Amino acid sequence: MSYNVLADKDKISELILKYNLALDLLETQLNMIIKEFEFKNKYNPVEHIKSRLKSESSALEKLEKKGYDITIENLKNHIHDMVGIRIVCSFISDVYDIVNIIKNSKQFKIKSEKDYIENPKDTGYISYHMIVLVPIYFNDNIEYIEAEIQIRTIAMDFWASLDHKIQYKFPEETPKSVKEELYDCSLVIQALDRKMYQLNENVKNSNNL
Ligand code: 0O2
Repeated sequence: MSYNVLADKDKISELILKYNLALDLLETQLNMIIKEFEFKNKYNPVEHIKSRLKSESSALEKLEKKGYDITIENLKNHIHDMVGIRIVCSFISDVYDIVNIIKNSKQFKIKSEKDYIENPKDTGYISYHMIVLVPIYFNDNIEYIEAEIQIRTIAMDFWASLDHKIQYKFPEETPKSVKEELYDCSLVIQALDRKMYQLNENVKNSNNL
């Protein structure tokens, strides 16, 4: 499926341009606040950052799955993660440090948040999600573009990416036994993250860092 199904080609090109502008701006702003954090704390909580514009097929499939007609208005109103940034951190405490610096920064308007670390999804998915509004200047106007920031540890990222790969192999419904195994793997990941966090805290305390 592609954007060719949408009637107004100019409008879709304009919208994609706006998403690209928002993605560039958000990436720059996030890098700035992370660098500032690193400078102040002499510590970088981030392992890596990944950004992407949602693919055409994925956006239109998501719209269909949600039960909406394929229109530009529905794309704008119901797909909140066209612009997506994933911040992968070392320890769970780093995830919340990043959440707090985003919340405390005047640069970001936060529309909503979901803490799937405190409340994992039934699938076993763990991560912290924020939808922010990115102000872009276009035709001399300020327009707010939604973007999703996913913040997670390397362990959570490992689970999510392999879960995605394994579930992708089942175009229809993933068998129950596979889902249960993936859920069990998530419990292992959660325990490992807690253990690594505790180990790091113990080392910091013993070194008085
Ligand atoms: P992709 O290809 O990763 O972008 P919303 O997006 O808020 O309208 P929803 O479903 O309420 O819809 O959002 P949710 O669950 O808060 O976040 C959706 C995104 O989280 C997904 O985007 C995935 O990136 C990730 N996610 C959620 N659940 C799972 C899961 O069980 N396994 C994995 N691997 N990732 C998950 P997309 O658009 O589905 O996919």
